[in-house]
Amino acid sequence: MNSGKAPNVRSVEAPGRHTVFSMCGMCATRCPIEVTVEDGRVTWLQGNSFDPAIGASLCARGAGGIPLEYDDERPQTPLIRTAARGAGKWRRASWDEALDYIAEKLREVVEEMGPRGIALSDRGGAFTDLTQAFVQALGSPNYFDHDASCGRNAHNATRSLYGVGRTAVTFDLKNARHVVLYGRNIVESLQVKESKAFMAAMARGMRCTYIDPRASITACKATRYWQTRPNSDYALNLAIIHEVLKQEVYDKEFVARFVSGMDALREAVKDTSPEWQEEHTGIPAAEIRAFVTEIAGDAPHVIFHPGWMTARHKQSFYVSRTALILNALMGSVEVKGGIVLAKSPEDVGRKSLRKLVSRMPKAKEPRVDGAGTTHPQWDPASGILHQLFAAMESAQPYGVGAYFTYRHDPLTSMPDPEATKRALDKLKLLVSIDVRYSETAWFADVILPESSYLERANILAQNNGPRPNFGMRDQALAPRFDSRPAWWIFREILRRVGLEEALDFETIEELWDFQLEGTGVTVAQMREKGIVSLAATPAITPREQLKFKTPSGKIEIESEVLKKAGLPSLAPFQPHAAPSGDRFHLLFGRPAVLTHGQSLNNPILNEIAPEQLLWIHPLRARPLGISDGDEVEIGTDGCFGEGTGRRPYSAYLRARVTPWIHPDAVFMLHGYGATVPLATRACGLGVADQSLQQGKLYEFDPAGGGNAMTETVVQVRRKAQRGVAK
Ligand SMILES: Nc1nc2c(c(=O)[nH]1)N[C@H]1C(S)=C(S)[C@@H](COP(=O)(O)OP(=O)(O)OC[C@H]3O[C@@H](n4cnc5c(=O)[nH]c(N)nc54)[C@H](O)[C@@H]3O)O[C@H]1N2
Ligand SMILES: Nc1nc2c(c(=O)[nH]1)N[C@H]1C(S)=C(S)[C@@H](COP(=O)(O)OP(=O)(O)OC[C@H]3O[C@@H](n4cnc5c(=O)[nH]c(N)nc54)[C@H](O)[C@@H]3O)O[C@H]1N2
Ligand code: SF4
Ligand SMILES: [Mo]
Repeated sequence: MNSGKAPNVRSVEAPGRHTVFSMCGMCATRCPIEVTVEDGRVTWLQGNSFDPAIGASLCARGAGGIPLEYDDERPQTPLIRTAARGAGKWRRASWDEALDYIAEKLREVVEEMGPRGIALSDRGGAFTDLTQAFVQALGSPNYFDHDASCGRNAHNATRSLYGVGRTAVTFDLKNARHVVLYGRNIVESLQVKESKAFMAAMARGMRCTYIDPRASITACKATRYWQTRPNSDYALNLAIIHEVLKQEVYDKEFVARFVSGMDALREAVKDTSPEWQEEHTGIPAAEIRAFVTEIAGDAPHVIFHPGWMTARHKQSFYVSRTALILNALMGSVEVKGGIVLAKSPEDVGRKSLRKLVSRMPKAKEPRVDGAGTTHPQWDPASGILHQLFAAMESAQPYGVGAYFTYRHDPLTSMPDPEATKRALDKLKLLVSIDVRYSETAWFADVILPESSYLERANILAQNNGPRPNFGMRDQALAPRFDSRPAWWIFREILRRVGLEEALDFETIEELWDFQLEGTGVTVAQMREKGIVSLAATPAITPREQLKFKTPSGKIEIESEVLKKAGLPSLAPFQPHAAPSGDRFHLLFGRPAVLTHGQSLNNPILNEIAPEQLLWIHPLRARPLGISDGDEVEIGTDGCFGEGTGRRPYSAYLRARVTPWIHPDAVFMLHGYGATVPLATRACGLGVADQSLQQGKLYEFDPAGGGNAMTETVVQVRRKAQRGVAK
């Protein structure tokens, strides 16, 4: 089948200098930007100054968009694998050839397994209407996002209490008096607007309590830092709630009106006193009492941040849940300086974008991961990704034979890539749609190069929030290589399997017109500033109209959905034994200048990326003979010989001996240890934390669904001296 001309080779190469309003693509925050183009080349990137919250600011990664654009180390044509998966042998293919190949394989999978045997995962967020529509048009229920290894525990916890997802909870830092952050490293693991708001609030005197076994840069900015034991925040929260109830400093009026299940709460915390938590968290009881007095004085302008990554263990759902309960107790929900629930265009008297998914019926089959059915506590909108891999391996509850990863690199972002590969290797078809050679692309059957974010347009984004808006990513440059935008790629695949109606738009403008119909906003208006705000000021629902989207309309401390799933609404805290000797909990995080595993090959970001060091406490380093700067070996539990039945894996990096990491844990940066030889700057640089997280692909928080990555135990030893036997 002939796919015709690429849609994005158009007259963007106008001579002279002009500005295009668009959206950053260097991380999934997708900040609004202004792109300066001179004679067809991008010469400057900055934040969209029509958006006062961002102003002209970009982060270092955002500025890295220019070197990404002019980097040749990215896929330049479609590629089809010619040898074993992962062997790195490819042939160049035309778009027609690659798309026909995919269509043929899809037909085979549908014949054998039905349409439900096709799955896709992507990077969640503002553009998922397109990918969801693609999966739905194919007749499959199996759309997934990346979130099982990101914020899913916080997401499902938010749904169970407030009846909305985690992104519907926003934080009014501008007016807050006190923010409490559980490992939410807001100035390094950053979003430009939020970091700016945080720094401005700190400068005007906001208090910040930062809780993390490791002192991140946010800890350095905070007014209080608690170095807790890893995975112990739930105990801390149970004790804080105990004290809040005991001191009777909660907002009785708010609770009486808007909260159900207080008896269950009292029961759950009756014995969790500040003294009780001491042995679990290491924080003195007196400090908890002082904190409660202080926070009660700051209420209701306080924010207990329910976390994003928070900690990733089997009770992290309850960490988020209790943080959200604390907001309810402080009466800080839907108030200035507290939590503000996101508003849809309808909430402010406007209309939402029309959805592509509304163009076709939903698949009737149940999801393969059981989200919303056998696991009613998991949001069925995007499921729990590791259970897709479990199904690939076991063909239970049914088989999956074709898998698209779009703007998603599960071999970097899911724990234990060897286990993930075992599942992927069962597939008949694995397609990666990316702008660079990711680990997953390298293992795929077909790589389809998407045009970079500066070379393409996306579907319009609807950003619900205190001030909902529509946002546009517009094309600024002609593509440098034989690449295509996602909407075109998905349309062409559907055309080839005879399902074109779902996405039958000839141009992106036609698609945008469909989305904008009835909203009163035009494409020309969108192009003028890149964003169109739908409300003049942030909307806070007046108390008399406030109603939560839960079955009871209240914040539900006791949740029927959890009960149905056989899970307690508030489980007893489960302590972890402290690892000793050469064993440690492995913690991880990200630096301000890299996005996950995708930035290390960027020519400029690679230059400024910090060296990946292993943080280790002096009290634990000394008996192991490890000094600051020493090279150390870090390996999976049992890899030094005692054998735990796991495949031994170890790697080397230098130690940073510092008291700013809890003695029970070691810490390292994520995003290193890439293996694709064509990404020459990143390949072989540092160690992949996901490879150390062996056995964690299928170990997860049963309530939230997120992978239990911070329960990983590793072993550490000083690297043997040359010539000295280990
Ligand atoms: N061990 C460990 N695992 C983790 C984490 C950790 O810290 N440690 N962090 C977790 C978190 S918070 C998250 S969100 C996930 C992130 O996991 P992912 O979403 O998989 O990671 P990203 O690097 O954001 O992006 C995935 C892919 O999108 C590609 N991409 C970038 N821009 C474009 C584009 O314009 N078009 C297309 N088609 N592709 C593009 C990138 O090149 C990359 O290969 O990982 C999680 N997993
Ligand atoms: N520069 C940059 N910014 C980013 C991203 C990026 O890749 N680069 N990614 C974005 C994405 S997708 C996300 S999800 C966010 C993630 O943002 P955050 O949720 O802030 O996540 P991390 O960077 O993983 O920071 C994790 C911190 O949690 C701590 N921690 C580990 N275990 C525990 C524990 O048991 N309790 C507590 N309280 N803390 C613990 C770690 O020591 C570490 O300092 O960042 C976003 N912003
Ligand atoms: S936070 Fe930085 S990298 Fe992410 S979208 Fe904004 S400017 Fe781009
Ligand atoms: Mo994330």
